[in-house]
Amino acid sequence: MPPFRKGGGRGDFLMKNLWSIRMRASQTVVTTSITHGRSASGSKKEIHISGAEGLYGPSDIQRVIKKYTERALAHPKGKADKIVITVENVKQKPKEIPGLPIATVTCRTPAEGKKIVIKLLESLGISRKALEAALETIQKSTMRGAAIITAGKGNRLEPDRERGVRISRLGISKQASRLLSSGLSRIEINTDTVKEALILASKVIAHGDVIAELCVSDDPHYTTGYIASKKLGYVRIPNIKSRGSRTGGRAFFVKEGIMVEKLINYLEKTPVIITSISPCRGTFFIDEVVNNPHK
Ligand code: WAQ
Ligand code: MG
Repeated sequence: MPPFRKGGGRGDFLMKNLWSIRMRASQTVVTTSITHGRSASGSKKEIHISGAEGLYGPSDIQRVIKKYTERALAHPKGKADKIVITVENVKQKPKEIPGLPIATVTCRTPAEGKKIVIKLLESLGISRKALEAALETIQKSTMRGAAIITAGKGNRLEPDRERGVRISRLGISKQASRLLSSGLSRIEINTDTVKEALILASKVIAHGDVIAELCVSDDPHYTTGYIASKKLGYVRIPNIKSRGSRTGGRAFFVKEGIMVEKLINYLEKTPVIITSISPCRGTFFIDEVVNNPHK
């Protein structure tokens, strides 16, 4: 395959013939409630097990469907009984963006993690009220998407608060993916989880209305979370939650007074591809990160 050149001959086929592949896996649970101590009534509820999405070239479709199906069937959150995979050709030309720079902060316990989250968000100008609103939704851990929260007043903006906003139509060019993998390998974190999270955060933060993102995985075994922002890049926080905890979720902190429909349309619909990579750095103390902004 010819190498991709930015602004050049559009050598990367990803730019010409893009497919959006999305997966969501769920489990139906029957909740029984006893009414007046006698009759039991059952109601069905779908709980979110796993989801994945990306932009790919036509020759990747079969491999990605296999990968997503395997992920849905072997998820630590539980046994899926419904898997929906959507494969859709994207006509619009993707927007090209750079990946965020990556760093990790030292953090040994969830208590320390909370202090780090407070410190990082404070340095980004996000209010305590907004942080509390984010922690509340992450604590509940019932959404399959993300909450949109205003950075000052802490208002929730997304129309469907049960589901949240699901970021879609995002990907990485082959060349940028190779560079990212080698950068991540040097710091021994070259995994699909890190790569996918970095791609998602880079798309979210590339929008002018978004100041920062807070993410905690809902996978009980994955205890590293992150805060992403234009100012500080993608900052990984190990031990943000305790092992075995099913707590997880995402919150986007946005400026006050934005047009939320426009932002949601960008997050869900606009195809965005990472075509260049920023530095992958090692581990730092929180103060070193806060005192060395990129801009
Ligand atoms: N759009 C919006 N929200 C999403 C999306 C999406 N495409 N995917 C996941 N979420 C939300 C949803 O509420 C999940 O419950 C929550 O985020 C966590 O998703 O550097 O694995 O897929 O070591 O469990 C981050 C750290 C890993 C990576 C994140 O998230 C690193 C992770 P998960
Ligand atoms: Mg998960």
